[in-house]
Amino acid sequence: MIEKNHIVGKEAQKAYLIGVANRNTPYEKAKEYIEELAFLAETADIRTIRSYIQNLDRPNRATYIGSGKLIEIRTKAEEEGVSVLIFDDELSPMQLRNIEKETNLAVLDRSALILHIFDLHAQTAQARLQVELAQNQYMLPRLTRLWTHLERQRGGTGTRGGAGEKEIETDRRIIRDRIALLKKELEKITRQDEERRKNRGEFVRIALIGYTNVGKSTLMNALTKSDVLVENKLFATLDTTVRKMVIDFTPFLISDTVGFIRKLPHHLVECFKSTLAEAKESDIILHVVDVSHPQFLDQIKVVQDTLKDLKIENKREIIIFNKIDALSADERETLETAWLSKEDAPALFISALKRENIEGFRNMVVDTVRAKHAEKFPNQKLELYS
Ligand SMILES: Nc1nc2c(ncn2[C@@H]2O[C@H](COP(=O)(O)OP(=O)(O)OP(=O)(O)O)[C@@H](O)[C@H]2O)c(=O)[nH]1
Ligand SMILES: [Mg+2]
Repeated sequence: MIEKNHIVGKEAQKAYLIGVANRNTPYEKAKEYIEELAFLAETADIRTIRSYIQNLDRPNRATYIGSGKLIEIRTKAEEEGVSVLIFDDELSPMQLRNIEKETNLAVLDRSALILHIFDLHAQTAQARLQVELAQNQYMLPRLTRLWTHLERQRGGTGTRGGAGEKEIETDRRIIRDRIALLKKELEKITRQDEERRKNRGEFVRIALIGYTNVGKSTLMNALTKSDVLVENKLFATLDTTVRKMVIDFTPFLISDTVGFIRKLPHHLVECFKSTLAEAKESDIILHVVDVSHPQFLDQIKVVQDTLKDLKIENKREIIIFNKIDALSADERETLETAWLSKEDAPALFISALKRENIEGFRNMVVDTVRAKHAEKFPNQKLELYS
């Protein structure tokens, strides 16, 4: 529905990022969140010029931040040639409309930005359908000037410039029809996927799961020598890749899939359920963590909560602390001691990039698969695969 690069155009557009701090989200936290938002913007080729964090007990119902602040921002944006405002939260349709009206700027919220990145990165037919469905669902209650603004940016004729209620109603109908069609197409693909998974035979299945950009694809490559897209970008991987592997006569299937992030738009989670089906049906979850990230503990929690939301529960989970090459020897030791003494969950410390402890990782995988195999397929001997 929305063309690629509609936000970006030919040159990177300049943006301000906007967040709110309060008792639940102290200033330092809000700042970290804004940094992540800046990384998301960068991934979408949008240049962050500055960010605003306003102290507010709760976001303003009408305009998210105070309207005085909005006016200040509008003036500054004119001075600095900024054309986009990005809010670190999902705005209500009314807030979106009001902010647009007050500032005359393109307004994106966190969800719209993530949807845009998914749109830029979607490669397979399935991922495209899923993203388009999520975008349409997001758009439906928000059909306002924002979308006509984007329409103009992508080189539309401009005839819809002052879209009246009647045109918006027509657009709504078109979008509803499109949603129905996309759902039907996706169901077809989902059924085919299910069939394919059924015919996979009796293998233990491992899923690499984790926050976005932690190194899941790098690890998949280190293990399987496959060629999965690795990038220092958020959401580089949107499709699930499944590989069959045999290590030490031990066969298993391993999958790499889309990463998680805090406040993942719920439409997206819903639409990516079929992509995540592989993880849902897995026997073992390798939860990959980026220890070089200052908020890695928060990220672990986000991933665990998302797994719960997706009802991916009661799996054997092993935490893989990745990127240990980025820590000093001291930091590494402190982390290992602290984690291993506090948590009884099994964990392993590696560097997928520098191939540190990959041998240990492979051994752990083999042992875990063997134990699971004996439990799941008691009548099928692994030696068959020698
Ligand atoms: N220093 C360091 N960097 C790593 C390591 N593993 C991966 N990276 C880097 O981290 C970035 C992200 O790696 P990916 O493998 O694409 O991460 P991902 O988890 O698959 O990310 P998404 O698919 O976007 O969710 C890349 O720039 C990698 O080179 C590591 O062990 N050490
Ligand atoms: Mg990846």
